[in-house]
Amino acid sequence: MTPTPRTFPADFLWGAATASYQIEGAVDEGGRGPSIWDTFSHTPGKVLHGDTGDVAADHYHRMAEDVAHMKELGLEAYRFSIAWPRIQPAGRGAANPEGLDFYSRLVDELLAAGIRPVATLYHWDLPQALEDEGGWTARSTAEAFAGYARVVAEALGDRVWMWTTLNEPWCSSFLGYASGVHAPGRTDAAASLAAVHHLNLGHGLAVRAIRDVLGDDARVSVTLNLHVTRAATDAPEDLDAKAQVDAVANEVFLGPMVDGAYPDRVRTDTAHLTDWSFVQEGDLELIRQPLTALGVNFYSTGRVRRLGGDADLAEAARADGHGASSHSPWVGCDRVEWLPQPGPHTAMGWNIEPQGLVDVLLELHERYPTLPLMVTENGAAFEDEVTEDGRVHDDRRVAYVHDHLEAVGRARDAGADVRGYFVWSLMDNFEWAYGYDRRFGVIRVDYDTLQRTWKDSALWYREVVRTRTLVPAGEAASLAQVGSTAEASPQPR
Ligand code: IFM
Repeated sequence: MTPTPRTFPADFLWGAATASYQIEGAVDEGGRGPSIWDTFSHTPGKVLHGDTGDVAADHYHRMAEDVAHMKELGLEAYRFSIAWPRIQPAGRGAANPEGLDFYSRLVDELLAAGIRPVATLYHWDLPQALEDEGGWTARSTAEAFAGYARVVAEALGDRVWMWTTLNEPWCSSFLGYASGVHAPGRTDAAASLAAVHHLNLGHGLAVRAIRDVLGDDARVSVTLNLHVTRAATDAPEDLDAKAQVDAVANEVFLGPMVDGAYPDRVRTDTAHLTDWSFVQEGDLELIRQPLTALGVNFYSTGRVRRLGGDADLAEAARADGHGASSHSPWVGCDRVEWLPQPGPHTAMGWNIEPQGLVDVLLELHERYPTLPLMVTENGAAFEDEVTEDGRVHDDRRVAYVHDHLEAVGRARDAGADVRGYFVWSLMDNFEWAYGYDRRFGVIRVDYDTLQRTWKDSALWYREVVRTRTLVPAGEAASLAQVGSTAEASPQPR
């Protein structure tokens, strides 16, 4: 028997997401200052194939065309990020009118297309000048962030539908300052904990600045990439390894932002690295601010076990990836081993487990029953192929998004207040340390011509958005086919 297609309610928000450094290009234009990602990507050996965001998807010059694609897709909301160095080239001081003007035009274009602008203030492109003063390890960066938030709220607050302070501060702190695989590329575990706190503080100060300018009704959120980690067994030591990871990956942000406290566990586990004296009196009150919604980014799950003796530790150190390597992002988790997850996997090597999304949404709902949730990123990189007909038949991406939307539906059925879904990503883009090698877009970008081509996933997503209905997985490919016969690669009207 064919299962009944799942229909989402009229107020469920359908969107797509991108980020400034990943799509804009034009790094030397419009008065933009350098960011830490310009420096990092231009440092040999940091990004695969030496790719940089200099041109990216050239969105800076093709913004109107890209919004037309969004309109054609039927998007109801677009989640983009604002490049801080376009607004304040050195991270503080007077606003750069050309920078503000770019985002003002983007917001106007979105509104004219009937699309709600969801603006993220920080998606990792810190002005280099601030990094030169210590970056997120310095309290002054959190203060500068609030100043930047104020400037942007004053300029765009009359038109932006929802604000997001930070995107995935776990990446900014632990990948940026502990493992060093992201900008600014530092490998100092203690510094990463100071960065955690100053990102949290920056969030709180920015929320206050936005509400100071726009009033208490301003919609403000934060987006976290909460890690869904399983214990390898039910043995107490493995459960404890999972709890340790949960604390440093999730609680270290949720705790102060929503509950008003850091987990004791993190402080204890990292006591050999820092005394946490960067947490000043009153900070926790500043950080905990009312949120309109919590953004959840979800891609995959992890599995851990507790390492036993020294032989175990040595083995883990030899293993590639997380484990107990000297520059692990898992600060304070020296006796935790990350186990390979069963497939299937995406081109990122990430396992596909939609149940993880159900679990995280339900856990958040149980914990914070009155806090609305939004899936602000979800999607997959695959080795897309352009076939002779010029098309990209990305059935695996269709299946991935389908199954995760089904997961959202199941979480909603069980009571989770999930208000919307943003596919990552609207278009192929600069995938950080992987450069242009990994493609997440539902729209393909040809990096030679910069031409945009709808993949089958875009055609399929358009149908889902139009009908608010998730057709069963088996029918997804044929639905994309229906769209494709009508229009091979719709051109924006
Ligand atoms: O591309 C990134 C995005 O910038 C943040 N979330 C995860 C995506 C895929 O790695």
